Amino acid sequence: HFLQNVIQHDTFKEGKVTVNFIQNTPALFDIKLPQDRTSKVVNFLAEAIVNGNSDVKHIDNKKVFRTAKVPKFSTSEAYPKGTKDRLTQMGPEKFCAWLKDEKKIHYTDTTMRDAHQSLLATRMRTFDMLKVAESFAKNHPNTFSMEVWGGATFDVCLRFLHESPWTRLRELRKAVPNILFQMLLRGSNGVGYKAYPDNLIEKFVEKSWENGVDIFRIFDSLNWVKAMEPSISYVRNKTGGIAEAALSYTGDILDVNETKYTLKYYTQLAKDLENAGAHMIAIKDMAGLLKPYAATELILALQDAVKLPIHLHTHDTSSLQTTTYLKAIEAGVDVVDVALGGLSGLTSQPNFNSIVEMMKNQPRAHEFDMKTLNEFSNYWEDTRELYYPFESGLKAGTAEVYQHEIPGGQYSNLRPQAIALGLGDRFAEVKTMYAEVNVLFGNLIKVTPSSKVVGDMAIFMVTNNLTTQDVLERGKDISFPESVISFFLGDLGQPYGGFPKKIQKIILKNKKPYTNRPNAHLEPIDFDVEFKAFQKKFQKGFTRDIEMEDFLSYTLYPKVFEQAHENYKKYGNLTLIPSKNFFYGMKLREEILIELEPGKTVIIKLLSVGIPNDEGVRTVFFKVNGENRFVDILDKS
Ligand code: 3PY
Ligand code: ZN
Repeated sequence: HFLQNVIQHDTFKEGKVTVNFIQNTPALFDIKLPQDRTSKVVNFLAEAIVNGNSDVKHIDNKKVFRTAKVPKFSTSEAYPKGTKDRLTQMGPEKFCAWLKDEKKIHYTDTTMRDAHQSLLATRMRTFDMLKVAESFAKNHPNTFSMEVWGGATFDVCLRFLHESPWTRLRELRKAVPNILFQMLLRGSNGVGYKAYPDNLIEKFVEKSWENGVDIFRIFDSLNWVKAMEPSISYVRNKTGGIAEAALSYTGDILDVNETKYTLKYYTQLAKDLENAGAHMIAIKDMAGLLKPYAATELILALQDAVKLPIHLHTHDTSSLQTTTYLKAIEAGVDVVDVALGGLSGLTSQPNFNSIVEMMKNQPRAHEFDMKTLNEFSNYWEDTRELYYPFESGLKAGTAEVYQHEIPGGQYSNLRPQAIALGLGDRFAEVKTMYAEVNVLFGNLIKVTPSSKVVGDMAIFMVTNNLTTQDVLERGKDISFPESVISFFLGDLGQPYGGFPKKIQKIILKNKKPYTNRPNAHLEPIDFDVEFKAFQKKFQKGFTRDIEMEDFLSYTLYPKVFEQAHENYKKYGNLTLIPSKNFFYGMKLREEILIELEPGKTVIIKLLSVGIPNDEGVRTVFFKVNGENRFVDILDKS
């Protein structure tokens, strides 16, 4: 290893070695023996035992976890055919024509994406998904699709869970080869919070399809068709998947005072998306504002306006959205988004299990075996307990959502965010301010990332005790949050009806806004050159080949990727560790079994944790497959 260090040192490679090279280069003695997978896992556990998981802010030592039971299935039996097989056989156009003709109502299960994004701060780990994935695919192959990827999951996977989102997708795909997979794509913002070069989004779409995504739900945070067009065309031209373009719903079409987001606005938008090449239309009701009677009007009008199947998405923040689904189903909507009971309701989607029951014996019923469907709900209810530090604390539905219009995923995050900023008892003010900022900014479509701009401004104003009037009168002397300035420059695109000029001037001061697509300002990525440089930089210390998918993660989230990469080198594949131990370490004498690969398991028992020595280091003793092992960990407390 010493020789390796010499040979790989730049001075040596450049032939500039002098007699003092060894003496002056202490890094040559920095010898790190390669570690096997078991040692890496043991090191991670030792660290979690001594210092905890830095993502877990409070631990309830009395918490008792129930074992989540996986509903029965046969590993040896073939997968029953599902919608994925149908898409492969028919191609997107014929598939959508088939769907449009279907009398039965179809269901998308959002449990593995939006449900936990909206209830548990997106923290659901691949480990818990993979445990039930094959069983679900074999028990409920008549599910229309499963939303498993995109939105905030990409970032959170890398940043907090130390997982590769690509590996998650691939593993899930292997376990579920028969049901369509769906992702949420923020149009030109990909799975991030800002615009990216077009050719990056193109490559991202291509790779997402190759790794397992079938339906791309494409939206723009301002409903700007121009920003969705490129993604729609990438799906059409680079994949065999379905381009589902979304109209993000806000306001209330039945309100006689509504002059901006009217029924006509939405039907025109749907026509524009159909003309842009969409295979399906989604109504993305991210805040859960689509009321039942409005759903009837909207679905009927959209069916008149476009020929495409219509897919309805909502969040049950008001607790009213099952009724909205009932009306939408009566009006002829083709697919609705639901979450398995244990992860449904409130800021998540309506309850899959209960809606199937509601439709029983009705003309549009779609039969599911309720015994096992309920077992899946129970699996998630029990598994959810493991994620208790990430619960938002919201307890009941709220009709206030019609005033503040905060999207479900953002609403459940905003309270913990307010608490972290010392505004815990001012959450009511934050909500009211959110609504005021929306008016000040010209009544926007609010969904990631435009919703973040409104949220950032609301928190900024409450923190600094600013009123709308203060901003209008004294704004030229105030430095506004970065996201707000960037929004008024045009970095998220152009809002419907344009920016309100007065506030734009106050916020931008002397900066000049632009009106074309933000992506048009960005240099395309030179994949040949940049991917090679990336491989060179990151391949060392990595136990598998660095791939284009890793490069895409890096390009979307450079710092987060670097950190995740360091973590991977140190601890290996963390998705193997059960969630209880990933988040809370191990209890004394606890014994766990970890499957490193099919057929290769390791049994780890925690024997003792030593008291800190003079340097604060504790020795953690384990029995690993019957042999004693110890790891020294610096206690950071
Ligand atoms: C996301 O962009 O992550 C969303 O879920 C928006 O609703
Ligand atoms: Zn959603």
